Amino acid sequence: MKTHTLLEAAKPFGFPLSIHSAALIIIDMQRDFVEPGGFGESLGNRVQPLQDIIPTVQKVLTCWRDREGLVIHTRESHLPDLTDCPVSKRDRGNPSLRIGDKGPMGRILVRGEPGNAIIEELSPLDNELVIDKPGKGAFYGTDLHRLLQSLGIDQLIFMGVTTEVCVQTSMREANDRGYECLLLEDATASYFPHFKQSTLEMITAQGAIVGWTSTSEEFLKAIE
Ligand code: C5J
Repeated sequence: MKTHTLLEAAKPFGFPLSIHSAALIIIDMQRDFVEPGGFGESLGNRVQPLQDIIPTVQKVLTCWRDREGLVIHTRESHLPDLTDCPVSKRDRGNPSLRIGDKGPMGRILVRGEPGNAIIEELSPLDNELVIDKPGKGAFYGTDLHRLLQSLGIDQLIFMGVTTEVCVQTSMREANDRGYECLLLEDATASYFPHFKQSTLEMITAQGAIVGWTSTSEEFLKAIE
């Protein structure tokens, strides 16, 4: 039988955490989005809000590793020949750099390039899963659902960037597949802080229509 720890302070109501059937999923903490001098910054974004969450993400990750919980990292990335990148994605808008072009840290969003690596502070361990995803959502074009099912996981704890794009899309995909999702509010960030705030509200509205949110402190209390 599953044992639950009720994370009482979660919004919009208590989250029944079951540590042994939960995985921690860290979305797209890759150099090109997070580091100064990367792709994100070259598009005119301020990366400081993304930098600010690194210590919190690190703290939760360390604690989850100590509990021997399952850790999943994702990267938004494409094959070098871009056969998994729709033309509509590559050609949208009028950016100075497009996916596959040479950017400040190698080819933009291409697997194996320096900018596509997870930031050093959060480097995956050998026993952790790394999912390369061609879309915004972690389930589109990946084996993630099959993997989670084979491991008996039905709850996902989300951290990472950006809140309203890849984090929210992945949460919605997970919700539709039957996973209970919790987003750690201070372990996610956007280049646009008001988009982050709106996303947190959207997720928990209408009785947790997408999932729950909580602070990392409350989450750490629950798993300690
Ligand atoms: C974006 C992401 N914003 N990881 N990717 O293009 O949110």
